[in-house]
Amino acid sequence: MNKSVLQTWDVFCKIVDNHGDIGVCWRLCQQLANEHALKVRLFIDDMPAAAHIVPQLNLKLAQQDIAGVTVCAWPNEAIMPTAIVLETFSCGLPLAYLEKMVAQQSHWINLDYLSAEDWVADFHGKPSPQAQQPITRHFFFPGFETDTGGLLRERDLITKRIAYSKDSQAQSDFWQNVLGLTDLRQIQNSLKISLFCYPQANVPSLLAGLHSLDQAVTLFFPASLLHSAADLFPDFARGAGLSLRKHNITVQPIPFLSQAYYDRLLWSCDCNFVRGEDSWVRAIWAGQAFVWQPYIQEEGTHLKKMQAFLDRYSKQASPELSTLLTAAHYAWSNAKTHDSKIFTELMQALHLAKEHALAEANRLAKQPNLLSKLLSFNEKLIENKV
Ligand code: TRH
Repeated sequence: MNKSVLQTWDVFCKIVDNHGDIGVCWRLCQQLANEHALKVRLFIDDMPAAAHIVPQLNLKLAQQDIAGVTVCAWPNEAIMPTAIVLETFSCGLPLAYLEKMVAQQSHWINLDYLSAEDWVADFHGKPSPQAQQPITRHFFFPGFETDTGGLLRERDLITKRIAYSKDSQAQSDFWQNVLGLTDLRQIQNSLKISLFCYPQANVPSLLAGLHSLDQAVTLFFPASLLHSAADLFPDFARGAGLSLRKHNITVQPIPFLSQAYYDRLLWSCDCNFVRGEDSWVRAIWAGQAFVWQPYIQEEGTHLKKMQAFLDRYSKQASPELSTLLTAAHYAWSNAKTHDSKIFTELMQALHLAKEHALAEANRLAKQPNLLSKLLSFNEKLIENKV
């Protein structure tokens, strides 16, 4: 295949629910286009849902160029595939399209979900010959170790985060101009927590744990499709503006932010509650303390995923911190427990959790990022070396 043919990629994204599928695809496509100067077509099955993450989308257009990426509605007519096709999260490919891939021998990679489980390294990069068609699909698994596909990270992400942490003007701009908050003193003097979770999260225990602190707390609650502030904080009184208050806690509802501004929120808070896949990875890169709520799966599979992550993440932590982080994660994911003490203890040990988070972010950032691994995997595929 000539080189120019290899400069174009088709990426397929089906939005199952929530924002994670499109969140990952949008990040990845922008990186392909802007960091590697590749031509990228991103096919999306649900444009209105995608617009939460890509607000520039014009829902009336079937194809449009945004941020260097050609965004297209899921194809229902014959289109010619590119030489490299990236299916994401086993979303499937349109049959007519697949038949053309077979005819022109396109390379087919499926980007899977992130997991810290041991089996990932065994499955990463493996071929899956198709029974119905003479074509091979290859599995690409993100992960935390060097023998996996790595983690999504833009080239300049860590540099940007460090610059932001030293730039008090940029921080004030974020609070005032992006979030529209005027009382900077109140924010600066309080423990700042961001909250992005599923409805099953143990919010009552967290709130009880925070009430026991001898400190003002501001909880930033980004609007999501899943629940409203009134559901989560039923016995809070109205405070200034849109805020809600109870004892030492102020809940500050904030709009759903752009991905770039959401990063700033994670960088700015002392502790981030995150979920699913993409916000989890962004919390890792933020280098701040965090608690992750995995996407809920049948038969407690998500808890196995959580344990696998905690085992890896806590390897370099002291036994005390490791126990604390593990207990806080389990308490957060299980609303049936009434363990508020663990959240009080976590907040009291935040300096240690942050120190550890930063060390882990630095350690992981030394590994090649997911996209550079994907590109070298693809090169090997083309040279028949996989
Ligand atoms: O929305 P999610 O729950 O997505 C989930 C998971 O990815 C899960 O693994 C998958 O199976 C399921 O979708 C279908 O959580 P996640 O992965 O963190 O995605 C949220 C995205 O939204 C992420 O890209 C960050 C972004 N975001 C913003 O851009 N602004 C915001 O204000 C917030 C809160 C999130």
